Amino acid sequence: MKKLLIFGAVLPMVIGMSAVNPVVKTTFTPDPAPYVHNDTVYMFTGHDEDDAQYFKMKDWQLFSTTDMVNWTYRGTPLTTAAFKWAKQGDNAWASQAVERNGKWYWYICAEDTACGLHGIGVAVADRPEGPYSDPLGKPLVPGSWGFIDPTVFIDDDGKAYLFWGNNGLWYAELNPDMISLASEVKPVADLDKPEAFGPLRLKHDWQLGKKVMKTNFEEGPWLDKRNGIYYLSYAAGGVPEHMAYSTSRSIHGPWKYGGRIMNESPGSFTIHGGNIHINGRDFMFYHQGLAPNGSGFRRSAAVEEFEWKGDSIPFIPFTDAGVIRPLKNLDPFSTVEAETMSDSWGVKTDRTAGTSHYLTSIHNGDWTRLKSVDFSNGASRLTAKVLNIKNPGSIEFFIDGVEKPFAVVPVEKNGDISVDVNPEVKGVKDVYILFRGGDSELFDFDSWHLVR
Ligand code: FUB
Repeated sequence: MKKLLIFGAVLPMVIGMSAVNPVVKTTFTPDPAPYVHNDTVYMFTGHDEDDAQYFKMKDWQLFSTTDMVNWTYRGTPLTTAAFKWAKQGDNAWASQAVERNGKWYWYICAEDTACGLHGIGVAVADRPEGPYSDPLGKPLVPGSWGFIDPTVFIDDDGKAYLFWGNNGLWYAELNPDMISLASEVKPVADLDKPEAFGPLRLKHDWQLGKKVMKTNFEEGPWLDKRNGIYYLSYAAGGVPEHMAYSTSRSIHGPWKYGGRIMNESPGSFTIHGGNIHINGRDFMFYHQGLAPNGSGFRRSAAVEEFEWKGDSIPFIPFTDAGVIRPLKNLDPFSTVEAETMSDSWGVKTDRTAGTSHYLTSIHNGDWTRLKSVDFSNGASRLTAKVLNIKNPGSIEFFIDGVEKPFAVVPVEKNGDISVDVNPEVKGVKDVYILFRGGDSELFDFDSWHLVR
C-alpha cells in the first residue's frame, strides 16, 4: 500500500488502493436494507455500538447515494424511544423501509416488553429521514419466538406483504394502509424441505441443541420479483451464516432452492442484506465485520455489483473494492455535505435525527475520500463550512496521487471559509480531505463546494 507523505508525516491515507467496502466507516451499519427511490438509493441500517461485545443496538440509521460509491449519512431517524411497547435502548434489530403513496413505512423488530421476545413494529414518516412516529402504539406483530428481521414487499398487483423470521419463516399480507395485517400470520410452506430451502449442513455440534431447522434457512429474508419469479434470499446454514436463495412462481410458494449467493461473511458470523436494481445495474448489499474495530457484533454494510445469470442469482464473491464504476460523477459545484464520502479514517458523524448533519470527532491526520469528483474545466475558489470549533487547524484537499493539496482551508472560526484553488485541477478525480491540527479534537465540518 502506498501511503501519502505530507510534511514528513506518514498518514494513514492510501492512494488509489483505498477500499470502498465496507461503504461506511464512520459508524457501524449492520443489516443494510437498500431502497431505490427515483435516482436515489437509500440504505436503512441498524447500528452496532462501537464498544459492543454482544448485540448492542439502540437505534436505526439512514444513508443515501446517487452514484453508488459516495454515501451520505442522513441521520439516525429512529430509536427504540419511538416504540413505547419496546424495551428501551437495546435490541433494535434488523429493519426495512418502503415508500408508498408519499409515506415512508419503516418496519423494525425490537423486544416486545409484553413477552420479552422480539416483535415487529412500524414507524411512518413523510420523508425518508423522518420524523417517524409509531401510528399503532403497539407492535404490528406482537412478540413471539423468532419474530425478527421483517422484510416488506409490494407486488405488481399492489398487494403488500411482510415476511420475517429466525429459525422459522412467517408472512402476512398488509392492508393498503401498510400498518395493519390483511391476513393471518402464516408459516411459509415447505421450510423443512431441502428442495425448497436447501440442505442444512450443521457446522457446530452446539447447533444441534437449538430448535433445529431441517433446511438451510436461518433468518434475514429479503424479497424481489423479476420476470414473474419471486426471489427470496436469506441468511442460511446456521452460524456462521452464508447467503442463499429460493424462488417461486407465487408469493405463497411452493419455493424451490436456488443455491448459495454469498459465502460466510468475512469477520461476521451473521450476514444480512438484499438486492436492488438501478439504472440497468444490480447490486447486492450485505454486512461484514472488516471495518476498523469491526467484529461479529460491530458490523458494516458492504455492496457488490452483480449480473443475473438468466433467471438465477449468481454466486457473488466478496471484494474490498466494492462498486468500481459509479452511476455518475459527483458535482462539487453544488454543496457537498462533509458527511458524504466513499471512505474515511477516524471521523464520526453526529447521532441525531433531522436533515442537518455534520462530520465530528475530527483529529489531526483523519481523512475522508470521495470518488469520481467532476472538476470539469476547473475551479477558482473553494468554500468550506465549519462549526463547533474546539481547536484551530486546517482542511487540506488533495487529488488522488498528487502530494500537494489543491486547496488548503485554514480553520480558526466557525462559518464559511473561502480559499483559492489550484486552477490546474480539471476533469474527474478522486478527492481526499485531510484534517490537520494539534493533538486534541479540532472542529466539526458541515459542507464544502467549489466555485468556478
Ligand atoms: O442485527 C441483529 C440480528 O443479527 C439481525 O436481526 C439478524 O438478521 C442478524 O443480522
